[in-house]
Amino acid sequence: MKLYGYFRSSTSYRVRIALNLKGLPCEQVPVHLVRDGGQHLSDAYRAINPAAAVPSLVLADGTVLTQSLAICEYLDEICPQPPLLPPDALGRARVRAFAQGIACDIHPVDNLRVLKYLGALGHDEDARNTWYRHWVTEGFRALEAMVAGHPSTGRHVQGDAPTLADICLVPQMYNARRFHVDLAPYPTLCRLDEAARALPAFAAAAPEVQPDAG
Ligand SMILES: N[C@@H](CCC(=O)N[C@@H](CS)C(=O)NCC(=O)O)C(=O)O
Repeated sequence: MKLYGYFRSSTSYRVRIALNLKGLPCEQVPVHLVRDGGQHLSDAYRAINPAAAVPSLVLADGTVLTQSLAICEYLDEICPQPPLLPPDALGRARVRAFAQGIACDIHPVDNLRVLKYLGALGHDEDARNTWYRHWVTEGFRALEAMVAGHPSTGRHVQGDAPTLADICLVPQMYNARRFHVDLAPYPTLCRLDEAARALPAFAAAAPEVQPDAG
């Protein structure tokens, strides 16, 4: 398998964590989102992923998978241990709700293309950073309320084993720190992020230890 990704991309980071949790070997193919005007925008990369976004996972037979959550669920289906989703329907609904709180409510409005378009409309870097922090803050407020004091919250978002929820949380927290979001109002998210990052599968997926970091 080949993972087309970028060290700082939170969606690539999600898939790296899932691959590591499953112990699946994968060649990494860096796609620099800034260099050369954005390598993901090239015709060559669009031929792999017409959405011009990372990650893309290319299987041994050449099949291309896109969308980080779909890729994570595919990996979970072909390699069920350790599971990325809990065994019960309510647990799965809670984990998916948490993951989508990041993947659907925060990430799309803070994506690089959105920030670039705000720039094209005349908003300076300060305004773009304010936008970024606003949507993270809105999303994190809801997620903190979801996990703080909830009986299903354990060492990780759902119990004591990492799930798709933690796979989404850690990269989003990384990005929030990059953009200097004040994380003090989210003590449970901070605790869960720290617990997940202590696991070898998460540590090995961190942006700073990727071959294309820099
Ligand atoms: N929903 C997609 C989003 C993929 C995506 O947009 N990735 C970002 C990096 S985190 C990207 O490639 N952005 C390029 C751009 O916005 O131009 C997923 O989860 O895979």
